[in-house]
Amino acid sequence: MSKSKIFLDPALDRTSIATDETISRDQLAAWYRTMRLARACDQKLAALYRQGKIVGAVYLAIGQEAICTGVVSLLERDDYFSTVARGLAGWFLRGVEPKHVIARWLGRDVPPSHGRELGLFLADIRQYGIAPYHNGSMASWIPSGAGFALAFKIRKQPRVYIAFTGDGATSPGDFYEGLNFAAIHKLPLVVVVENNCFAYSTTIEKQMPVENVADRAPAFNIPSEIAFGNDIFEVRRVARRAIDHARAGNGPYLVEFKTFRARGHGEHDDMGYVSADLREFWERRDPLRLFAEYLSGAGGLDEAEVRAINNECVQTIEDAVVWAEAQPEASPDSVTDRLFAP
Ligand SMILES: Cc1ncc(C[n+]2csc(CCOP(=O)(O)OP(=O)(O)O)c2C)c(N)n1
Ligand SMILES: [Mg+2]
Repeated sequence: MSKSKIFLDPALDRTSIATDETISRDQLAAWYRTMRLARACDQKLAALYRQGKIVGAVYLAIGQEAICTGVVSLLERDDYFSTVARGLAGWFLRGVEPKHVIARWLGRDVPPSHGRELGLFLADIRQYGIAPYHNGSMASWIPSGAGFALAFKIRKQPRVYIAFTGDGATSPGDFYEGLNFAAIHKLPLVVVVENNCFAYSTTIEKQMPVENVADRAPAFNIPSEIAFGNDIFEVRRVARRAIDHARAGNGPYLVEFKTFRARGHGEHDDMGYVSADLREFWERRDPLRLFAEYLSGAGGLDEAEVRAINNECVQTIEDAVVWAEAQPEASPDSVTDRLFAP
């Protein structure tokens, strides 16, 4: 892979964003608030990690907020999706409370998992329509997503399942088995690949014989697209095609969004293997920066309004931390609770 590819294909590259969609000022502000809230939450989690307050490791979504926000903004309430913490903004858009997200990283006994799950994973189908990630084994969410999609099809429900996944998770066998099954049975499964340039410290050319994840789609005879994932409007444009296709009964669709993981794999990873040039290139294309610049231009919000949203999000997160720290730690006595249906 050439240097320009890991930076960004010039055909996808841009440093300002725009849309032809008619979107109200309030709606734009709401999406921006969601993305900003995720950023504020992650920045606080990084600080809590350095203070030794996080139980175990912590994984952030900084730089990838536009993808899940754009995709989840298109879903119906009874569509399901699954994502790890890289989809934090998607959790917020579905109503997950920041105080619960933070409390989970602190190992507190609070819903939905009562300290029984790493903060990396979050699932609560009934309340949020967020499906379990199945387990931590990479790509296991593709066959389990196909299973959900199969249930929708058998029940003749016009629902879709979105499996968010990393680039690295398109290499294990589960990815192929899941997508093959979904393609054969024309299941309403949309695979959203967040290609953030790295799988831990491994670059694309070291783990794949093709240049793009989307180049794998012909093996399943399904459509695919490649798009710039830091532009929330482009994410919506492209994801809408994929969702409409799947919902109409035409089978799976793969969308690859090029983005950048602006922090290490987890906060224990100092990204020593990432060049300063690459970081700088993507900093200029930060999804929140692009969105904020749009808002205070064509978006119709003034800079003071954008700043007010930023401040409000930081305060929400500060309040969430105060609440979370006051919650009880998960007790070893309840370790087997809630594991099995009564
Ligand atoms: C089958 C399997 N192999 C290895 C791991 C360890 N592991 C966890 S995350 C990860 C890298 C994931 O990279 P990617 O899919 O690109 O997601 P990203 O972290 O970049 O969002 C690895 C190797 C695992 N969880 N499962
Ligand atoms: Mg990756």
